[in-house]
Amino acid sequence: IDKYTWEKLTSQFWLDTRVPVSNDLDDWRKLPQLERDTFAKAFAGLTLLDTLQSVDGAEVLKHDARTPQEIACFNNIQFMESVHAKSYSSIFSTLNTPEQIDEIFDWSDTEEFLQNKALKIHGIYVSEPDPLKKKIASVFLETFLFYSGFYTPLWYLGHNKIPNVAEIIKLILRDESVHGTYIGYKFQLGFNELTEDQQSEMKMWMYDLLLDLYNNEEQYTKHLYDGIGWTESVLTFLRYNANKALMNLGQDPLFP
Ligand code: MN3
Ligand code: MN3
Repeated sequence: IDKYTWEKLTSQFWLDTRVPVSNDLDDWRKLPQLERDTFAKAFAGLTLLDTLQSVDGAEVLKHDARTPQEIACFNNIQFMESVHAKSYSSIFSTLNTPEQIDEIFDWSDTEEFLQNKALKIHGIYVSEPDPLKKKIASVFLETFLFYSGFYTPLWYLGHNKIPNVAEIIKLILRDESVHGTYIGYKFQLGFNELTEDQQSEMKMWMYDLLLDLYNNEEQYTKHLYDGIGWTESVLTFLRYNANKALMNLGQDPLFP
């Protein structure tokens, strides 16, 4: 699995500089103010979460590696998280003025539900001694929590608008899909070594955390998407991805 993941990760290497985001400026300028505002906020949320993953997530997970090959995979994962964070930054600086960017980041620095999820995952990364729980937090972040933000560029992709930004998001999604599967697989290796009692305890912790994050995500989604009227479809998309996160961890889905 380490060898397969390394080959997959290195074969799908990319840099944001390959994608001409400035070609989207015409589309962007034609969007109504409410759409531009929603878009910018969704991206501010993604920036915060992907920066958390590049600065803390990949680093702490690497320390629990079982093999030198796993460390090599995490070195690639960590570098790509920096590419993701940098991509958001180039999207922002292409589409917005410095004043607008300051305003957006003031919003994301103080938005209650966005801060909640970042703090919750960060708290697990830095204070949780159990390596398996850190893997759960990482899979929930990358396979579930990102998707309230990803919804927006994917919606525009479906409507043939802002295609270069969508191209970057597709590349990020392709990476996150490998990260989620790989880290989920590493979780399952450790989980299978637990006693039955320890496994049920781990499951309880996992489903509690997921419900806690989902409740927060519901509030965040309302806050972000009620104005534009997308809340219900975003929530459906979130439940679908929450189930996928559980599948990566080898668990049964929770939502219909
Ligand atoms: Mn990432
Ligand atoms: Mn990732």
